[in-house]
Amino acid sequence: MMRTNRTFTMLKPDAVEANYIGAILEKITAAGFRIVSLKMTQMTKNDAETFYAVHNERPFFGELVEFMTRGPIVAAILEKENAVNDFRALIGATNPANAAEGTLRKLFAKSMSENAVHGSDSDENAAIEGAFHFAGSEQF
Ligand code: 3AN
Repeated sequence: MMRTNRTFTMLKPDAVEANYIGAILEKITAAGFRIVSLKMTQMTKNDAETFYAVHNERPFFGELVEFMTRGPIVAAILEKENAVNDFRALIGATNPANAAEGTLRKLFAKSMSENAVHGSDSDENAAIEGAFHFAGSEQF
């Protein structure tokens, strides 16, 4: 049984560069998510290629890997009832131009490719992505 109460997020290099870590974490916790795991780290090219392997046929794959490795990210596992869907709603559409008012991407993202925040798209991927960044002993 896949747990439905956890998701995985990354505050992407653009958000860290813009000094939005505190503001975004405040929105996340205010929306009722509990922080299970948290760290600042920089992904290697190999990390990013592995993490985004599902996108490796997409035309923007090279750009995505380049962007995600250009500076540090903040990775986190978050807990809340219906976490995956509720967090996707909180971050908003992939393209910030289409993101609803009040969503994290509307507030903090610059563009389709530099869109500030990642959120897992399924319970299965939330578990895979969380385990990619955090050992069991780092999940609280
Ligand atoms: P989401 O992050 O909303 O789930 P995905 O999974 O389709 O969107 O895309 C993963 C990441 O790839 C996005 N967060 C974004 O950084 C990048 N991306 C998606 N579509 C494009 C695009 N058309 N051009 C450039 N980068 C893109």
